[in-house]
Amino acid sequence: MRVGRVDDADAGNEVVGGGLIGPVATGTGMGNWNMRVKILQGDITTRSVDAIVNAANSTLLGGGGVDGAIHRAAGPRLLAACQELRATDLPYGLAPGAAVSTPGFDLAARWIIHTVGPNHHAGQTNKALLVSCFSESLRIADSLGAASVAFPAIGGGVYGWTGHQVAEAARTALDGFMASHPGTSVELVEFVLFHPELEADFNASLEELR
Ligand code: AR6
Repeated sequence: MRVGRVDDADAGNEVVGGGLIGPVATGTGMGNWNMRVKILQGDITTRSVDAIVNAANSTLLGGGGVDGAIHRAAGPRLLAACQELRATDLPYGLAPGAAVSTPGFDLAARWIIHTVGPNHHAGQTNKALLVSCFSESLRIADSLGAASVAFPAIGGGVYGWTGHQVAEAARTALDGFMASHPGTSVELVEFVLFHPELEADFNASLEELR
């Protein structure tokens, strides 16, 4: 696994702590050793990756934060697709920790993987559900054959988890995913952080994988 921090995402320069790091032989002997992890600052809706992950709510019918930004950027066909999911497979909505995919519509990304973080503010404090958001999204990315997937800081906004908690959940999920999906199609995982202060948390947690 390679962990990088990218100041200019499209320049492809990976910088950690002021230094450039190349491929790093890491892991426990299991998992996809070629998977790269990047930590970026910016707007996830602009990422040219195969799949972006949406921090949705259980209704799947849109909201604020990154969910609202994704719906605006993907266009009205996204809401129609979500309404179709609600009318068919998900009549009761999507449970916290679960994930489901739709096309990306007007986005550069081919797919959107929607997941629902536990609402810490509302008393949903089970960290395993937050880990599950990342794990299930990775599992769906793999089942779609996606090579690249971008995550926001799921649960780190309106739902009230700290940056450290979100980053640790992401790390736990990545660890488990690499061990359980050694031949995965997923080669690149990006964490696209809207707020620069989250970068330190993600750098610290993901560095531990090296
Ligand atoms: N790109 C990347 N990250 C973003 C963007 C963006 N365009 N916009 C916001 N963020 P939140 P949650 C960051 O609240 O905590 C919605 O209303 C944001 O700064 O979007 O899981 C849903 O419908 C924060 O760091 O998601 C739900 O009701 C992170 O994304 C509820 O919010 C997550 O913040 C879900 O709350």
